[in-house]
Amino acid sequence: MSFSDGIFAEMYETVVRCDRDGAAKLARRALADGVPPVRALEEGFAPGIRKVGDLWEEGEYFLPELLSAAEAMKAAMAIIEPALRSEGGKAPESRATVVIGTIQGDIHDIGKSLVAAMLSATGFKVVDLGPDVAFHRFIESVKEEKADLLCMSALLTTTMSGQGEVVRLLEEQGLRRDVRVLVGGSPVDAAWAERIGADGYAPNAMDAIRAAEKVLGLGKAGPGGA
Ligand code: B1M
Repeated sequence: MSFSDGIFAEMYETVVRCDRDGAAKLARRALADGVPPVRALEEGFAPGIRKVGDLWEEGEYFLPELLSAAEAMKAAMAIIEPALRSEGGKAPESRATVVIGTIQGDIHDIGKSLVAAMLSATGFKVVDLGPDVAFHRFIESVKEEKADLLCMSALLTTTMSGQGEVVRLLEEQGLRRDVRVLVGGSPVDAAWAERIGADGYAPNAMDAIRAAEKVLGLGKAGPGGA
């Protein structure tokens, strides 16, 4: 590798220090140095924002810091995401159509966007509905897009139940057999996925690709298909 692991520590630090410009600068440097985009996000910047969450929980940081750190993380993502997506050139086009979003009442979208970018980079057609997606909007989009896979993110224990509600609505509308469902987000686990009748769960973006391939019965492709 042409880069040192020290760059991941620097990425972590810029987010913890809520340094938006520093994060953007480092993201550019990482790409120029050949750091794999997914590693920059998952091993550099994401641990920083998780640390900020811990500091917030411990009462050391307050909401303004949480927001500024999220801005720093997003500044880095804005630079790295296009590079991540462009790696999809190696993957076959549109292996399947995926609708993805963060569940109603939940505005956390960093992890969901990372999963969306990775899916796109590995050749899936991705329809990203964004954060705070109403239950019925997921259903409409699955119908409109004739989606093969629905991915739902939830970061709050108070919003994760919405994932179950969407699965219930899919069943009610006779759509459940036509679309596979994966769930993710920090409070979510495999037992939860099973409990709400989803087809699976993924703890991170790389595993989301593997889980998507598994539930859709597809072969591996692209940068995440290891
Ligand atoms: Co909030 N927040 N937040 N927050 N926030 C958490 C989630 C929290 C754990 C912090 C804490 O207490 N330590 C806590 C939730 C507690 C709980 O429910 N048990 C919390 C809270 C309480 C809140 C508010 C209620 C705070 C308040 O207002 N009092 C509020 C809620 C607002 C709302 O949604 N209605 C709130 C607000 C915010 C900000 C706006 C400031 C900001 C979000 C900015 C944004 O996303 N645009 C924010 C942030 C940044 C966080 C933390 C610090 C970081 C989240 C993140 O981006 N992680 C978070 C603490 C933490 O997670 N440790 C926290 C990095 C990201 C790469 O990881 O999102 O986990 P993650 O995604 C991973 C995997 O989970 C997985 O892959 C991703 C990539 O590896 N994955 C999927 C995610 N979605 C998937 C979907 C899939 C598959 C995998 O589909 C198949």
